[in-house]
Amino acid sequence: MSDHRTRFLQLALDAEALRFGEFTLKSGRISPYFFNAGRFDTGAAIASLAACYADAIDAAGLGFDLLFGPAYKGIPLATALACEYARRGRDLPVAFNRKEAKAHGEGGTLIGAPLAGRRVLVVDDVITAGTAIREALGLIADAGGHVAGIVIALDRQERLDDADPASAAQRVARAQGVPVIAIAGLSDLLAFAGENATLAAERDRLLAYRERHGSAS
Ligand code: OMP
Repeated sequence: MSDHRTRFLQLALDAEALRFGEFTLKSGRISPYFFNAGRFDTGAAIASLAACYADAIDAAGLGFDLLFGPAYKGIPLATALACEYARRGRDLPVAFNRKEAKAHGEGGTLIGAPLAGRRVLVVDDVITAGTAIREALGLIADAGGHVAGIVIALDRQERLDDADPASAAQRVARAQGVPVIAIAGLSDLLAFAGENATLAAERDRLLAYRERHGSAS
């Protein structure tokens, strides 16, 4: 498993952003694990997370020239990632949206660098139903930006229903015609759990869950 995947999963465990137990998902499914990016809640944790995003993006070899963070969770993620790229010598423009349009002041829903003519990389935490991402893609297109790709932290790699074996991330990629990059997926979490004796019981539950709800790849 590549280094950024292991680093990210260890970081997520340490920050308790990745927890094991019994969780009811938005879909109604009962999951043996839950990923909550909001738990990366210190400067050091967010900076380390941003480095994992940057490594995953660089490994994918994607071309882009602006970072966009959808409200709310994407905002600190895109900002931290822009800081990480600046640290690496690449000063990228960054933008995000607000959820309610402002009628006064600068107005509108977009904040930050102009999107027109830019190849935009959307930075978010997870894709479940893909609702938040689809909304962001509409905003970017309206502002004249071209979506180059989407990067998320964890791909749960679940099919949404039995009629289509594709995961939510794969569906978004297919519908939008853009790559969806994840730092790690459920398959990486399984491999990681296989190398950690303390996660042996969790691994069995994760395997059973993947058997029942996993996507085609
Ligand atoms: P979208 O539906 O794609 O906007 O995904 C965001 C939702 O995923 C939020 O409502 C979260 O509660 C939820 N979520 C996670 O954040 N982490 C998980 O591991 C699983 C879920 C989920 O409910 O599926």
